[in-house]
Amino acid sequence: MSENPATEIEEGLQKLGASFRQAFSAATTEQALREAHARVLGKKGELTQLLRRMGAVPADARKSVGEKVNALREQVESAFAERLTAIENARRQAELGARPYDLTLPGRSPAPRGHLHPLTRVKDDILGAFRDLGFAIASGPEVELEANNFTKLGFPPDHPATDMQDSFWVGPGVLLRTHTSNVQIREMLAHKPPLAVVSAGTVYRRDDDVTHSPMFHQVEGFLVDERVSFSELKGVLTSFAERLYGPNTPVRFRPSYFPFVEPGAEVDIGCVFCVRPDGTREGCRLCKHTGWIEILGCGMIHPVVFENTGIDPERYSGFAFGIGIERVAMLRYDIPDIRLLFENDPRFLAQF
Ligand code: FA5
Repeated sequence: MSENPATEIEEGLQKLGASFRQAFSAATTEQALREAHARVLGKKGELTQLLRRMGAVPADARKSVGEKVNALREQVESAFAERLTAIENARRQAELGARPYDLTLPGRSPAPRGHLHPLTRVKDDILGAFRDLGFAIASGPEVELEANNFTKLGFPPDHPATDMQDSFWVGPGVLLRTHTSNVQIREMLAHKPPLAVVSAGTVYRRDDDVTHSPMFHQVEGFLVDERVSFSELKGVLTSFAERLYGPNTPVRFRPSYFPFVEPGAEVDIGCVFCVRPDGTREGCRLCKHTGWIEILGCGMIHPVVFENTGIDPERYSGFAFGIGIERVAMLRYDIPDIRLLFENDPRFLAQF
């Protein structure tokens, strides 16, 4: 090294100018880069050392040497910033590439999605069939007056259904409704004919075996207008049966008794389980080898019901029907025990 401090510094600057870029590019981590930077501009850095010697430079050379020092310092700082950005980008790229999961995959739901209970599906299907025929949907209370559940429907006071064995009494004259026919009374009291209404809901009886539950569900429907006849009842229920069980499902009406209809009937459909491709039925366990399965009760609304609800029985006539929802679900899904529908065992429900 020369004796002249200005020359000495300039030589040092030249050497440093050639070496610092190489040192920066060799650094592959932020820490290594900062260390390389410190070796140039830190307290004991090479450029810092050179700067310390500026005092020894003769005044006439100080300006030009100072400019060279500053120029190199700027180069060092900008090269440092550039390299730091490059290292950070490389680190991010590596991190993204190394992720053990694929961010572009669609998300997984945390738990399997549930679905509607089979009874809800059956109820919606039944209501949908009647809604499409133009029936309005109504609802009624589960805690009901004896008058609406029994008396106005024409049950005689000593009718066995009013006995403690069959009904859950809440208090004198108040009970858990035993059927959805209370909606007939409420709707007929509230609205003038013409009326075409369906209603689904929970009902309660003192029943408990494999086909009877103390809490179950019914759909009630009725239509009131001038000149309504049994053929309209047959037409509506036949269309409903075909909608629920497929076209050309045979339907038959069997005479039956309910206090609030006259004549009354029970409706059977051709067994859906043992039907052959040619439409004949061989008989099976589910239809008790008759080829027929009962699905509902129905009839022409009794004049006494009209009288009890302020509708003129001379002018109006109508029909009504009541369907057990569990019965339809058990037939559709071949469920042998009604209690399975209420235990809410996921192994059972997951099958639907
Ligand atoms: C009635 O409840 C009448 N209200 C139906 C009716 C309405 C007839 C309008 C005429 C005009 P029934 O007691 O038969 O009828 O019951 C109707 C249906 O409910 C039965 O066919 C059966 O499918 C179902 N059911 C009756 N008791 C139970 C029970 N304990 N558990 C489950 N389903 C039942």
